[in-house]
Amino acid sequence: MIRSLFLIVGLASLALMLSFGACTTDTGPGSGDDDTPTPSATPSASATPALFLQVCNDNGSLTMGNADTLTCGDVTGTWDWDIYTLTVEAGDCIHIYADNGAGAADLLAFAWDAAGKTYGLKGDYTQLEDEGMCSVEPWYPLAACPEASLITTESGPFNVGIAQWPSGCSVDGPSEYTLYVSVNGLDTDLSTVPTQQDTALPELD
Ligand SMILES: [Ca+2]
Ligand SMILES: [Ca+2]
Repeated sequence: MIRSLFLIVGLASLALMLSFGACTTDTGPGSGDDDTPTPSATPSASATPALFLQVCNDNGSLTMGNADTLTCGDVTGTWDWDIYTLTVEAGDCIHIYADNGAGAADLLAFAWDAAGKTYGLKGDYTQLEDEGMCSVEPWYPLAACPEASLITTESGPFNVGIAQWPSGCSVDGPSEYTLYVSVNGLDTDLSTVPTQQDTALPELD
Protein backbone atom coordinates (compact mmCIF):
# COMPACT_ATOMS: atom_id res chain seq x y z
CA MET A 1 0.00 0.00 0.00
CA ILE A 2 2.76 2.44 0.95
CA ARG A 3 4.60 1.71 -2.27
CA SER A 4 1.38 2.15 -4.26
CA LEU A 5 0.72 5.60 -2.87
CA PHE A 6 4.23 6.77 -3.67
CA LEU A 7 4.15 5.17 -7.09
CA ILE A 8 0.95 6.98 -7.96
CA VAL A 9 2.62 10.27 -7.15
CA GLY A 10 5.72 9.24 -9.05
CA LEU A 11 3.83 8.11 -12.12
CA ALA A 12 1.74 11.27 -12.13
CA SER A 13 4.90 13.34 -12.05
CA LEU A 14 6.45 11.24 -14.80
CA ALA A 15 3.35 11.54 -16.97
CA LEU A 16 3.50 15.29 -16.57
CA MET A 17 7.16 15.31 -17.55
CA LEU A 18 6.62 13.10 -20.56
CA SER A 19 3.65 15.12 -21.79
CA PHE A 20 5.63 18.30 -21.37
CA GLY A 21 8.51 16.84 -23.33
CA ALA A 22 6.26 15.61 -26.10
CA CYS A 23 4.73 19.06 -26.54
CA THR A 24 8.09 20.72 -26.88
CA THR A 25 10.06 18.22 -28.95
CA ASP A 26 7.64 16.75 -31.49
CA THR A 27 9.47 17.53 -34.70
CA GLY A 28 8.09 14.97 -37.11
CA PRO A 29 7.36 11.34 -37.76
CA GLY A 30 8.76 8.94 -35.22
CA SER A 31 9.20 11.43 -32.41
CA GLY A 32 7.20 12.90 -29.55
CA ASP A 33 3.44 12.54 -29.88
CA ASP A 34 3.81 10.04 -32.71
CA ASP A 35 5.09 7.48 -30.23
CA THR A 36 1.94 7.55 -28.14
CA PRO A 37 0.32 4.12 -28.29
CA THR A 38 -3.05 3.74 -29.93
CA PRO A 39 -5.47 1.72 -27.78
CA SER A 40 -6.24 -1.60 -29.37
CA ALA A 41 -8.88 -4.17 -28.61
CA THR A 42 -6.42 -6.94 -29.40
CA PRO A 43 -3.02 -5.82 -28.23
CA SER A 44 -0.06 -7.93 -29.24
CA ALA A 45 3.66 -7.67 -28.89
CA SER A 46 4.10 -6.76 -32.54
CA ALA A 47 1.52 -3.97 -32.32
CA THR A 48 2.90 -2.45 -29.13
CA PRO A 49 5.10 0.58 -29.75
CA ALA A 50 8.48 0.53 -28.06
CA LEU A 51 7.56 3.01 -25.36
CA PHE A 52 10.08 1.51 -23.00
CA LEU A 53 13.73 0.73 -23.52
CA GLN A 54 13.99 -2.87 -24.63
CA VAL A 55 16.03 -5.37 -22.64
CA CYS A 56 19.25 -7.13 -23.71
CA ASN A 57 21.49 -9.84 -22.31
CA ASP A 58 24.92 -8.35 -21.58
CA ASN A 59 25.93 -8.24 -17.94
CA GLY A 60 28.92 -6.56 -16.38
CA SER A 61 31.51 -8.11 -14.09
CA LEU A 62 30.57 -5.88 -11.15
CA THR A 63 34.18 -4.73 -10.69
CA MET A 64 33.62 -0.97 -10.63
CA GLY A 65 30.91 -0.30 -8.10
CA ASN A 66 30.39 3.33 -7.13
CA ALA A 67 29.49 3.68 -3.45
CA ASP A 68 27.34 6.59 -2.37
CA THR A 69 24.36 7.40 -0.16
CA LEU A 70 20.76 8.42 -0.67
CA THR A 71 18.83 10.75 1.57
CA CYS A 72 15.35 9.76 2.59
CA GLY A 73 13.49 12.15 0.39
CA ASP A 74 10.16 13.79 1.12
CA VAL A 75 7.53 11.27 2.13
CA THR A 76 4.86 13.53 0.60
CA GLY A 77 6.13 12.68 -2.85
CA THR A 78 9.38 14.45 -3.75
CA TRP A 79 12.06 11.82 -4.00
CA ASP A 80 15.79 12.38 -3.93
CA TRP A 81 17.65 10.78 -6.84
CA ASP A 82 21.35 10.36 -7.60
CA ILE A 83 21.57 10.64 -11.38
CA TYR A 84 24.55 9.37 -13.42
CA THR A 85 24.90 10.50 -17.05
CA LEU A 86 26.89 8.29 -19.41
CA THR A 87 27.64 8.90 -23.08
CA VAL A 88 26.59 5.94 -25.24
CA GLU A 89 25.97 4.88 -28.81
CA ALA A 90 22.65 3.77 -30.25
CA GLY A 91 22.28 0.03 -29.78
CA ASP A 92 24.57 -0.21 -26.77
CA CYS A 93 23.47 -2.67 -24.07
CA ILE A 94 23.57 -0.97 -20.67
CA HIS A 95 23.57 -3.22 -17.60
CA ILE A 96 22.41 -1.54 -14.37
CA TYR A 97 22.58 -3.05 -10.90
CA ALA A 98 22.35 -1.29 -7.56
CA ASP A 99 23.09 -3.05 -4.27
CA ASN A 100 22.17 -1.67 -0.86
CA GLY A 101 24.10 -1.51 2.44
CA ALA A 102 23.75 0.21 5.79
CA GLY A 103 20.28 1.69 6.06
CA ALA A 104 18.64 -1.36 4.48
CA ALA A 105 17.29 0.71 1.60
CA ASP A 106 14.62 -0.58 -0.74
CA LEU A 107 16.30 0.74 -3.88
CA LEU A 108 14.78 1.41 -7.27
CA ALA A 109 16.22 2.89 -10.44
CA PHE A 110 14.99 4.80 -13.47
CA ALA A 111 16.79 5.03 -16.82
CA TRP A 112 16.21 7.12 -19.92
CA ASP A 113 18.12 7.63 -23.16
CA ALA A 114 18.63 10.59 -25.48
CA ALA A 115 15.38 9.81 -27.32
CA GLY A 116 13.37 9.97 -24.09
CA LYS A 117 12.71 6.23 -23.97
CA THR A 118 12.50 5.14 -20.34
CA TYR A 119 12.64 2.10 -18.07
CA GLY A 120 11.47 2.07 -14.47
CA LEU A 121 8.67 3.36 -12.24
CA LYS A 122 6.27 0.86 -13.71
CA GLY A 123 3.06 0.25 -11.82
CA ASP A 124 3.63 -3.48 -11.40
CA TYR A 125 7.18 -3.00 -10.04
CA THR A 126 8.73 -5.03 -12.87
CA GLN A 127 11.24 -2.46 -14.13
CA LEU A 128 14.43 -1.70 -12.17
CA GLU A 129 12.81 -2.47 -8.86
CA ASP A 130 13.32 -5.93 -7.34
CA GLU A 131 15.19 -8.01 -9.95
CA GLY A 132 18.52 -8.39 -8.15
CA MET A 133 19.94 -9.61 -4.86
CA CYS A 134 20.63 -7.21 -1.99
CA SER A 135 23.52 -7.41 0.49
CA VAL A 136 21.17 -6.26 3.26
CA GLU A 137 17.56 -7.34 3.52
CA PRO A 138 15.52 -4.25 2.60
CA TRP A 139 13.22 -2.77 5.21
CA TYR A 140 10.23 -3.43 2.95
CA PRO A 141 9.16 -7.11 3.13
CA LEU A 142 10.20 -9.21 0.12
CA ALA A 143 11.73 -6.21 -1.67
CA ALA A 144 15.01 -6.59 -3.56
CA CYS A 145 17.49 -4.53 -5.55
CA PRO A 146 17.07 -3.11 -9.08
CA GLU A 147 18.81 -4.77 -12.05
CA ALA A 148 18.24 -4.70 -15.82
CA SER A 149 20.08 -4.59 -19.14
CA LEU A 150 18.68 -2.06 -21.61
CA ILE A 151 19.24 -1.18 -25.27
CA THR A 152 19.78 2.50 -26.05
CA THR A 153 17.79 3.79 -29.01
CA GLU A 154 19.79 6.94 -29.70
CA SER A 155 23.41 8.03 -29.33
CA GLY A 156 24.11 10.61 -26.65
CA PRO A 157 23.50 10.91 -22.93
CA PHE A 158 22.08 7.90 -21.11
CA ASN A 159 20.88 8.58 -17.59
CA VAL A 160 20.63 6.25 -14.63
CA GLY A 161 18.79 7.51 -11.57
CA ILE A 162 18.96 5.74 -8.21
CA ALA A 163 16.51 6.37 -5.37
CA GLN A 164 14.99 4.60 -2.41
CA TRP A 165 11.46 4.21 -1.24
CA PRO A 166 11.47 6.95 1.37
CA SER A 167 9.13 5.88 4.12
CA GLY A 168 11.40 3.25 5.65
CA CYS A 169 14.61 5.22 6.05
CA SER A 170 13.70 8.17 8.23
CA VAL A 171 15.10 6.63 11.40
CA ASP A 172 18.51 5.66 10.06
CA GLY A 173 19.15 8.67 7.87
CA PRO A 174 21.05 8.39 4.57
CA SER A 175 21.26 4.87 3.21
CA GLU A 176 24.23 3.32 1.48
CA TYR A 177 24.15 1.92 -2.03
CA THR A 178 26.64 0.73 -4.64
CA LEU A 179 25.83 1.21 -8.30
CA TYR A 180 27.30 -0.92 -11.08
CA VAL A 181 26.92 -0.02 -14.76
CA SER A 182 28.44 -1.76 -17.76
CA VAL A 183 28.24 -0.96 -21.47
CA ASN A 184 28.25 -3.96 -23.80
CA GLY A 185 29.66 -6.05 -20.96
CA LEU A 186 32.48 -3.63 -20.08
CA ASP A 187 32.30 -2.15 -16.59
CA THR A 188 32.10 1.64 -16.42
CA ASP A 189 34.08 3.75 -13.96
CA LEU A 190 31.22 5.84 -12.63
CA SER A 191 33.60 8.21 -10.86
CA THR A 192 34.34 9.68 -14.30
CA VAL A 193 30.77 10.39 -15.40
CA PRO A 194 28.75 13.51 -14.47
CA THR A 195 26.58 12.94 -11.45
CA GLN A 196 23.79 14.90 -9.81
CA GLN A 197 23.24 14.31 -6.11
CA ASP A 198 19.94 14.12 -4.24
CA THR A 199 17.87 15.79 -6.92
CA ALA A 200 14.48 15.47 -8.58
CA LEU A 201 14.08 13.71 -11.92
CA PRO A 202 14.29 16.34 -14.69
CA GLU A 203 11.71 17.10 -17.32
CA LEU A 204 12.41 14.81 -20.27
CA ASP A 205 12.89 16.67 -23.55
CA1 LIG B 1 24.03 10.64 -3.11
CA1 LIG C 1 13.55 -2.45 -4.75
